[in-house]
Amino acid sequence: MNPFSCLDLLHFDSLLSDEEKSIQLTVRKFIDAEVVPYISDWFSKDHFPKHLMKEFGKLGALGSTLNGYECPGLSQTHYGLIMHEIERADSGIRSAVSVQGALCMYPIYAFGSEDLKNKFLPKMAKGELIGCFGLTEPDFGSNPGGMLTSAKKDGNDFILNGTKMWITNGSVSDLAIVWAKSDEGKVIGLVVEKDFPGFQVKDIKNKFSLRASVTSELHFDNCRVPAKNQLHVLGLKGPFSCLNNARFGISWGAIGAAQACINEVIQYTKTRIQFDKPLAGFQMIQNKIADMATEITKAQFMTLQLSRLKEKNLAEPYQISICKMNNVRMALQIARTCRDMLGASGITYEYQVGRHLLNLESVVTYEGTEDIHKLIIAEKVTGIAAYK
Ligand code: TGC
Ligand code: FAD
Repeated sequence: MNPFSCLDLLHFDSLLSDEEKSIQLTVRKFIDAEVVPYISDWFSKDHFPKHLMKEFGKLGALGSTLNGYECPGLSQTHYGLIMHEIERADSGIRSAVSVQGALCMYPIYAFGSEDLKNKFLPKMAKGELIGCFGLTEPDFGSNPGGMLTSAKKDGNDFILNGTKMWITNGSVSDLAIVWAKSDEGKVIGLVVEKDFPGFQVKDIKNKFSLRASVTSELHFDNCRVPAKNQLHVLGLKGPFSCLNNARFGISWGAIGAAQACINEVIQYTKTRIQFDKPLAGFQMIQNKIADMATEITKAQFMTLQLSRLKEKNLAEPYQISICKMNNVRMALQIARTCRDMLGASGITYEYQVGRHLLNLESVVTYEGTEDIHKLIIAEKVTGIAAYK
C-alpha cells in the first residue's frame, strides 16, 4: 500500500530537510499500518489503545524535543510533523501523546529536580509510564487563575485538596502534574503518583468526542505529596509554559486532521456519480475543494514559520495562539464541509470525516478556546487585555 499522500500545492515539502521528511514518512507508515485500520472501532467502543504508547516511544513521539534522560532530542519541526501524522488518524490519539510530552514530561524536564527527571523521564519517553496534567477545575476552565485546589505545607509534605476536571489520560496515568494554590496563594506544581493515599480518579463517560481518548476527574482528599515532588516554578507561568508546547503541537495536528478529511472527500467525489457524472466535476463541489485546499496550504506555511521561530527560541505565546486558533478552526470547518459533501454516507463510521468532526469539537475547546486565543491575539495588537 502506498503511504498517505498529503496535499502540497506550494511545495511545502521543499522547505523540509531530508531528515524531517524521513521521520515524517516513518511515522506516516506506522500510523497507516497500526492506527488507521483500527481507529474507527476503538472510537465506537470508547477504547483507548494504551499499547500504542510504547510504540510511540520507539518512534520518538514522547517528549520529542527534550534532550538527555533518554529523550529523543528532536527538533520542533520534527515534533510538529509527528503530531501532524498522528492527528491525521485521530485527535484523541494525538491528545494522549501531547499530554505525555508537552504537558507532563516538559514540566518535569524544565522545573523538576534531578531526582524527578531521572525517576520519570526515561520511562515516560519509552511509554512505560503515562502522565496527565491537571489544571482545569469544574468552575475554572478558561480562567485557571481562580483555581480552588489547595496545597498546604505540612512538614516535609504538601496536603492536597480539590478536584480537577476534564483530564486527558487521567485513569490510565501513573502520575499527574497537578497545579494548586500554596499557603501564600501562589500557583505551584506537584508530581502526584497514582498510589498516593487520598488521590482518586473517575472517568467521564458518554462523550461524543475523543472517544479513543480517556478523559477523567481527579479528586484529592487530604492527599499527602512529598515536598520533593514539587516543581520549581511559581505562578501561572508554570502551567502556561507547558500549554505553549501543547498548543504548538495541536497547530500541526489540526492540519493533519484537515488533510485526512479533504483526502477522503476527493476520493469520494471522484467516484460518486450524481446527475450522470462524478460529483467532483460540478462547480459547486470544486468551489469547496479549492477553498479547503487553499486553507490547508496557508496553514502549512504559517505553522512551519512558527516552528522555525520556536527552534530559535523566538516564538511568542500570541504567535502560538494565532496558529492554534486558525488551524483548529480551519480543520473544524473543513470537517463540517466534508461531512456535508459525503451526503448520508458522511454520518457513518465507514468514513472518517464524521469522527474528525466530533473530535475537533473538543480540540477547539481545550488548550484555550477560540475566544480565548482571539483575546490573546487582540491583547497583543491593542495592548488591552479584555479578560482582566
Ligand atoms: P496573566 O495574568 O496574563 O499571566 C499570569 C502569568 O503567566 C505568564 N504567562 C505566560 N507564561 C508563559 N506562557 C504563556 N503563554 C503565558 N501567558 C501568560 C504571565 O507573564 C504572568 O507571569 P507573571 O510572572 O507576571 O506571574 O494570566 P491570566 O490568568 O489573566 O490568563 C490569561 C489567559 C486567558 C490567557 C489564560 O488564562 C489562558 O490561556 N486560559 C486558557 C486556559 C487553557 O488553555 N487551559 C488548558 C488546560 S490543559 C488542556 O486543555 C489539555 S487538553 C489535552 C490535549 O492537549 O490534548
Ligand atoms: P468555559 O471557560 O466555561 O468557557 C465556556 C465558553 O465561554 C467558551 O465558549 C469560552 O470561549 C467562553 N468564554 C470564557 N471566558 C470568556 C471571556 N473572557 N470572553 C469571552 N468568552 C469567554 N484541562 C486540563 O487541565 N487538562 C487536560 O488534560 C484537559 N483535557 C481535556 C480534554 C477534553 C476532551 C476536553 C473537552 C477538555 C479538556 N481540558 C483539560 C479542559 C479544557 O482546557 C477546558 O475545557 C477549556 O480550557 C475551557 O474551559 P471550560 O470548559 O470550563 O469552558
